[in-house]
Amino acid sequence: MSIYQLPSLPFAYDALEPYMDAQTVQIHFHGHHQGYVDKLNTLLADKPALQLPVEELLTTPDVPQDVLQNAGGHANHSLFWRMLDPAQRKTAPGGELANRIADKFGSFASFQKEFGEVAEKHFSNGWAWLAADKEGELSVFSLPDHESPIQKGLTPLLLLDLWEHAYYLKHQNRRAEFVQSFWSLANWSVAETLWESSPAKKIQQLDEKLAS
Ligand code: MN3
Repeated sequence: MSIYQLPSLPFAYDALEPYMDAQTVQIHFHGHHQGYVDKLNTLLADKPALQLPVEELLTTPDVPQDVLQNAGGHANHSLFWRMLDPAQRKTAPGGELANRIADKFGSFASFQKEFGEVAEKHFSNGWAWLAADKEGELSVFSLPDHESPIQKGLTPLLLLDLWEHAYYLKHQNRRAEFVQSFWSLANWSVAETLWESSPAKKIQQLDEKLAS
C-alpha cells in the first residue's frame, strides 16, 4: 500500500482541447505527476514520522529538500488539475473574490494582465500564483520549481504550471500563447471555494456570526 496516491483526473485526456492537447495531459498526469508521487513514496518509505498529508509536509520544519520538492510537485499538480474546467462555466470569478480582485488590481482585466506578465517573465521552471495572506490581501507572483505559497503561510487561489512539460508539445517555446489559453480553462468556481476556505474568510465568517 502506497502512502501517497495519484488523485483522479477530473476530466478526460482530450477534454482540454484545443488549449491543452490530450498527449500533453496524459504524459503530464501519468508521467510527471505520477513521478512525484512515486518518488515521495520511495523517499518516505522508511520515515514514518514524515508520512503526513502533503500540504502538512510543506510546512513541517526540517523536511529534506528532495522530499519537499516532490511533495510540492504532488500538491501543486493535485490542485492544478482541479483548476482546469473543460466546460468553463465561469469565465471570471464572482462574489467576494471578484471584489477583492477588483480592489487589488483595479479590474479583472488588469489582474489577468499582471498574472500573464508574471507567468511569461518567470525564468525556467516554476508556477504562477494568485494567493491570499492571513488578512485576505491578494497577490500575484511566481515561485521556482514546485515551491508553494503554503510554505509562506499563504492560501493558493489560482495556479498555472510554467514547466515546459505543461505546454511544449503543443505550444513549443510560445509560453505567452499557453498562458493566454489558460484563461479559457481557469476554474473560477474552484478559486472561489479556495477563497471561502481561506483563514481570512473564516475569521470574517466568525465575526459575522458573533455580530448577528
Ligand atoms: Mn507540471
